[in-house]
Amino acid sequence: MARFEDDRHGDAAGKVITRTETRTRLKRPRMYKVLLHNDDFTPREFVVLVLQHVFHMSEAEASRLMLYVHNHGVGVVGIYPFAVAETKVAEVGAAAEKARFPLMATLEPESDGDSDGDGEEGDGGGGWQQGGPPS
Ligand code: TYC
Repeated sequence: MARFEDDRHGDAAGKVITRTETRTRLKRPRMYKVLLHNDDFTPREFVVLVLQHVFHMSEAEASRLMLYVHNHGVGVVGIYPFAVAETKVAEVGAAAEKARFPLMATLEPESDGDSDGDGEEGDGGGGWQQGGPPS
């Protein structure tokens, strides 16, 4: 009759050896831009209040961004990990819905072209954040 012999001794005998590998993470987690969109109905003051509350901006910062979006149609409010960006978009949507205004924020993956991590893609082209607060 066939028999299987375990001929190992010591630690190896009948035991599962596990090994944990740790690797250094070289890539930053993917980040997401929160975009604010213009519309013809939401009052300017309401937009400023939402930016102050949801994005913790000063009144001056919020007014400046509100005007940028009013003039250009869309602007980047901030860049966050996915869960944070998603929450901010939802908070803007909830505030707008409650006040019955069409104010809208969306999120968009940050481009891989942002090699220097400053939230710009490197063409130097005039987003509102140029010269603005570090992101
Ligand atoms: N365009 C709006 C107005 O003239 C103001 C506004 C600014 C609305 C920014 C939305 O994201 C926005 N009342």
